[in-house]
Amino acid sequence: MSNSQGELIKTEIDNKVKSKTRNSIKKSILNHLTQTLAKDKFSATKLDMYTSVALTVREYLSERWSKTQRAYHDKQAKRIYYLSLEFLMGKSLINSLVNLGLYDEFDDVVKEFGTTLQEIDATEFDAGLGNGGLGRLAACFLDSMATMGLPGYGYGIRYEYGIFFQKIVNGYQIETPDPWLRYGNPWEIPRPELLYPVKFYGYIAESTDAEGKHHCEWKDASEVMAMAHDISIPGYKNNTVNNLRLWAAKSTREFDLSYFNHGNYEQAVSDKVITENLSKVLYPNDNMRQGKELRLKQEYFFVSATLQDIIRRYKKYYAKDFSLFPDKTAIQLNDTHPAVAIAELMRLLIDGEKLTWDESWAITTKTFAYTNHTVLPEALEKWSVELFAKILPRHMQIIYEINSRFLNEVAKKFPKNSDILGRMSIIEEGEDKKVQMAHLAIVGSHSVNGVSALHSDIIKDSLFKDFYLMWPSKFNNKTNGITPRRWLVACNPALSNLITEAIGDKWVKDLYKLKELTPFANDNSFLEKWEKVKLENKQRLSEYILKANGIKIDPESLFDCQIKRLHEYKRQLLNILHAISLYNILKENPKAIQSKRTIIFGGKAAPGYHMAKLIIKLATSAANVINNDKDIDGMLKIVFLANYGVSLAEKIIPASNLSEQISTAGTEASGTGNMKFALNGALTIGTLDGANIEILEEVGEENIFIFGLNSAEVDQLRNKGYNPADYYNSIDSLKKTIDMISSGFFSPDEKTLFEPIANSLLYHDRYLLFADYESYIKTQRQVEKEFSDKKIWTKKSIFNVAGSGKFSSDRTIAEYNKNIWRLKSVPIKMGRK
Ligand code: MIF
Repeated sequence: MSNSQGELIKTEIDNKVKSKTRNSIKKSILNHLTQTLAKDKFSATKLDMYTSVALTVREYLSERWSKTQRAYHDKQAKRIYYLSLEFLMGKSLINSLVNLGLYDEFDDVVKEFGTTLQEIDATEFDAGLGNGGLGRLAACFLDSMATMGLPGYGYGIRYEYGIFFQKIVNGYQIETPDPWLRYGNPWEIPRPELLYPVKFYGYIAESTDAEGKHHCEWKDASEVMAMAHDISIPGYKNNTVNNLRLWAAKSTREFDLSYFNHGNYEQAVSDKVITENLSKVLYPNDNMRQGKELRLKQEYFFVSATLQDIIRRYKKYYAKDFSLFPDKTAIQLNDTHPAVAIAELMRLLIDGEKLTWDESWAITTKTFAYTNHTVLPEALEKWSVELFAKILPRHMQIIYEINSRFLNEVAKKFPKNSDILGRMSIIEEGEDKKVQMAHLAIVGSHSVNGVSALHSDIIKDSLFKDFYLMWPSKFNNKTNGITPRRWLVACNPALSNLITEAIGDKWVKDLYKLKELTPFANDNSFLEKWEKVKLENKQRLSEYILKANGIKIDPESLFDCQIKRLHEYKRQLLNILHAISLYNILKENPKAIQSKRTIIFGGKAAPGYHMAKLIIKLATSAANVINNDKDIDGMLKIVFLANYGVSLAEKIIPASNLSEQISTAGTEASGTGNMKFALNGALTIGTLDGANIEILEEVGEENIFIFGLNSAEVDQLRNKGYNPADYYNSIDSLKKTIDMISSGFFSPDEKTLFEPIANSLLYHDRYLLFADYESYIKTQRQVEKEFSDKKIWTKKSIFNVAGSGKFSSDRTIAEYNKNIWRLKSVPIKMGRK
């Protein structure tokens, strides 16, 4: 048989399989419409269509899920448990189809029903169970673990309300609840039989038995049940389907019965509601601790249920022999939010399994690894000892014991240094003593990592310097990454197809392959296709903006995007200062710049963060004035898009030309939005902060716009004594801009509205906006100049994509696995049952 005959036969078989698949997809969707939902094609709504399609996808997932779990079981594989209070999953339908390799088949079938996948997708709610980068990173990691065939499990909370919906009313942010479960969630499987009790409050009764052994019993505690809900995590075209287990709070059965016995039905019902409030809502703060009792209870609730579940799974194989526990179990702590797990595992091993302290401690420290995500002091978790001891009395005892043994070690290692004990203690002394969760996490883990090269250096050189000197080999870097499946294949199909036409499709699983795009930057017809894809994405976003904000923008203009949580350190304000100063330039001469510009903002502010909310109001107010000023001839438009989240990011990023990554050097641990933009062909304007530095290394300095002070210069300036007023007094355009803000130019009805912003800059400027202002403005003029030469810009866009290989979360996860978890990947074969 000749080669081409072979090919023909293969194609024919492929087509038969595909048509069989299409038939069974169609049958199943119909079945769900008519049987599960009791509808027909006349009465079916969009939501019914979505639900039926999702339930059909779920059948494919479930089959693979069972196979995967069975394979892990049969191999007694080592597992990695990723504990996170946040998983920012976004929507599941399109992503599942892409990963299952069934997108085209479903697309065809759905059209036969008179709709499209895009239309159905619009019905899905985002699973917004996170705030920002930290939660989205967890979601990308799950995708990579599954794609790499690693036995990875996510564990978190099934919040009934995720991150709030943001509306912009009269220029202000208004928060409304996110009822993402209102129409049910076809992606989750509730497991009412999987229930664990979790205790709070009460006291510890200590006793010594006849053999002289010491025992602790947690008495009079109130109990909440944790009920599991499972969500499938499909790998990319490899049949692996991993599990994300989210816990919901339920009141106990005894509780339910007690109202019969005591007759106080109303009280019992209201107590039940209070108990179940535990998993009601996600705290909407990013990079900011709040110190609320309910939050500490959430942290312990999910940690305790998770560890009970992990131990149950381990004991199925090894019964009471815990010696293999660290060989079979790796636990990664996503920030300190789940750090109480260290004390909880000690408690379960000592009080529950009757192991000795030393045995338990050896197991604990070999099992846990901790990722730090921030150096901002206001984000580092500290719990008052009083509150901690009230809620978790046994854990407080255990932490004191861990601390006392640890400080003995410190004293031995640094005998002549008495200050160091105070600095390193897990307990911060003072009037209101605090448990410093990062210290607990470091002491109880065998690995501590930062999330970019710079951030990991800062951890070693300053934030955790003493700990680094004590245990240098514990500390390591794992530069963040993003999944190319969601952040290119699914969100930018046109660019994804163009890349595949040029270099084949291996890049989806091996992102370094994108380097092969480099020579195509010299191919004019390729450049044209690249430009066309970007322009069409921009047209689509322009239509969205017109619908959402009523603002008409020019798709040919430079799309300049800053989309991320609102935080002073991220310096959205610096971007606004630039917009205003550009407006002033254009007011004098609309022809003064070389490229028309559209500045796009998106981002939520924590509901209690007043300055961040005022910055949103300033952005929308400046937009109002500037967008409606005929003098500037439409050369500048500003758009603030409401309710930024995963789904909106998927619309904006493929359409952007310029990615704003302008945090004060040394403040943004990594950033991951920066990577998503580069992967979709936007050029970065940024500081030497977080992963920007590594993007610069990968794409080359000609293909990125770097400005401002580096982190060493920031430190120097701060140490020397920084005076923002000096800059205000010496830079005319800055002075004019600040004066316009403070004098009410953008708030004519409320002249003093933005005074607090101007004053905080003039008198404090904690994030050194004034120091970086000139350099930023100058660099923006350079951006316009380069954007005006389409061909050069497009080449640079290609070089950015070609240089994005390092930023796949597959690479990140491979590093975690090689250095920290050490799991074997488990291939999943489908075949016969
Ligand atoms: C960091 O601020 C961000 O720089 C990092 C943080 O990229 C991300 C993931 O590592 O984690 N509370 C936080 S920490 N929110 C984030 O986005």
